[in-house]
Amino acid sequence: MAFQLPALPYAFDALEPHIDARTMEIHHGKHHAAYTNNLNAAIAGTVLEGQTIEQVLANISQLSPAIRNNGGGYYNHNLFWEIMSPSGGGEPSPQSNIAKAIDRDFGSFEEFKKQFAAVGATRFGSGWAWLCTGADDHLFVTSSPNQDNPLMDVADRKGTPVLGLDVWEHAYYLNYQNRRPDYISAFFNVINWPEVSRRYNDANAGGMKV
Ligand code: MN3
Repeated sequence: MAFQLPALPYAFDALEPHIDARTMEIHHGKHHAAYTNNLNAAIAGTVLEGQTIEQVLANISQLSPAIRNNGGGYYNHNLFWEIMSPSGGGEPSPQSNIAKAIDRDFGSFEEFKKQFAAVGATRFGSGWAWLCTGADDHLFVTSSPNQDNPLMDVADRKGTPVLGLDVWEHAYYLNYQNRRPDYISAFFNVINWPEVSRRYNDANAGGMKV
């Protein structure tokens, strides 16, 4: 079964002024669509057609660059649209496990934000910034080049992404040009914390280990 481009869960202009409508339209309709189509072309007629995207990514070192680039691009953008919302921003609910884990693992929300912004701003060239939960349920921030992500067996540090930020120029250049730090700062106004919280709870379904 071919992978499907998901519909954007809000209108192209829903995240303005933080992310502009034209960027969203091209990003979803052209870039994400191309990753999806190219991934399907690369796996056509192979056993990978019967696998989940997570299974494909877990064995990416054995697969072609086309599958690595497009499989990563497919997964990463699926996550990206969902962890943003027009009603997003602020901080996670203080009662949520993700809020408690951020305080436990970073000391404070401000310190998490600082570390996340720093890995996004300093990722050279194209890539992604991530907030992940590791095997021990503890949170960490990391970044990856190109369309790689922490689910891949080639990752510097493996984990389950609960929040991801696209820092490719195609994600911000129309509105922010070379001002990547301003884009990262604006992203914090649209983070869908209930969805991030849900992903953290799903990844740690056995319960939070303090
Ligand atoms: Mn992108």
